[in-house]
Amino acid sequence: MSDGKDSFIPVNDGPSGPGQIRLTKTTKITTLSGAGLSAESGIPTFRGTDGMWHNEELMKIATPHGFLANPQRSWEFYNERRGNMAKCDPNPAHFALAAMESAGYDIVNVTQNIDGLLAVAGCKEILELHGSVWSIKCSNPACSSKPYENRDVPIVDIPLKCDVCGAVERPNVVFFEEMLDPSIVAKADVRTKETDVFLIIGTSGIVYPAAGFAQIAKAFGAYVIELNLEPTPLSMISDETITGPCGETLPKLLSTLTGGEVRL
Ligand code: BV8
Repeated sequence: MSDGKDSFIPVNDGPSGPGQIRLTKTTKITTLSGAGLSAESGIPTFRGTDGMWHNEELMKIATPHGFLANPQRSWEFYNERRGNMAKCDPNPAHFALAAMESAGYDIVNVTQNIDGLLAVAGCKEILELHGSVWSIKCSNPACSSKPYENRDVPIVDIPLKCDVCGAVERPNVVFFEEMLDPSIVAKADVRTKETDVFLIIGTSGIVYPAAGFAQIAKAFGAYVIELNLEPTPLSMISDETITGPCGETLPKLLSTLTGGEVRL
C-alpha cells in the first residue's frame, strides 16, 4: 500500500455502489483483465457459451505436449485466432484505461489476454501474464534464439521452424501447465501488494496464478472493484461488483472516480 488515506478518498463507508471513492494522481491503481475486456471488440471468451475451452481438443492443444504432439493442428488453431484478433479494435474499456494513463494516473494493467489490444489503445504500463499471440518463440528451451514479433495473418508456412536450431516455433503464450514468466509474475506481485485500488475486469477468476493477484491485492488492503456480466469466485472478495458490459461500465466508473476528469 502506498501512503494510505490521502491516496484515495472514500466518500462514504461501506460498499454502496460505484463512485464512492475518489481516485487522485497519487492513487496506485492496478487492473487484472481477462477475455471479457476484449469481448466487445469481437474476440470470443474462453468459457462463455461458445467458449474455446469447452472444446476438449482445443484445451489439449493449448498445452506443451499438445502443441508438440501436433504442431500443425496447433498452428491452425492459433492462425485462426490471430486472423480474428487482427480484425478487432480496442473498445471503450481499453480506451478508458489508456485515457487514465495519459491523464497522469498511476495505473498498471495486468492482463491474461494475449491479443495486444491494451497497447493498441495506447496503454504503456502492461504486464501480459499469458504472453502475446503476436510473439513467436522456439519450442526448444535450450535454444539461444530470442522471441520475435510476427503479425502475418495467416502465417503461411506452418509450423514455423527455428533458424537457429531447426525445432518447431510456437506462439509465445503461456500454455496450461506451463510456468508464467517469473520476471512478469514478480513485477505483478510487487505492484499488487502496493496497490490502493484493484479493478478486476472481465475474468472468470478461475485460472491461476492470475486470479490469485486479486486475493493478494485484497489481503494487502486494496479497495477491490469487479466489473463483469455475472458473479465470479472473485466477487466475494470485492468491495464493489459492477454488473454489465465493461465497454459501458468501465468508462462510466473511471469518469465517476476521477470526478469527471477522465471522460470517454
Ligand atoms: C501454472 C494462453 C504451474 C493460451 C491461457 C492441473 C494441472 C496443471 C495445472 C493446473 C491444474 N489445475 C489447475 C492448474 C493451474 C492452471 C489453471 O489455473 N487451470 C484452470 C483451468 C483451473 N494454470 C496453469 O496451468 C498456469 N500455469 O499453473 O503453472 C504449473 C506447472 C506445471 C504443472 C502444474 C502447475 C498457466 C495458465 C495460463 C494458461 N493460458 N491462455 C491461449 O490463450 O491460447 S488461459 C486462458 O484463460 C486465457 O489466458 C484467459 O485469459 C484465461 C482466463 O480466462 P478469462 O480471461 O477469465 O476468460 P473466460 O472466458 O474464462 O471468462 C471471461 C469472463 O468475462 C467471464 O467471467 C464473463 O462473464 C466475462 N465477460 C464476458 N464479456 C464481458 C465480460 N465482462 C465484462 N464485460 C463484458 N463485455
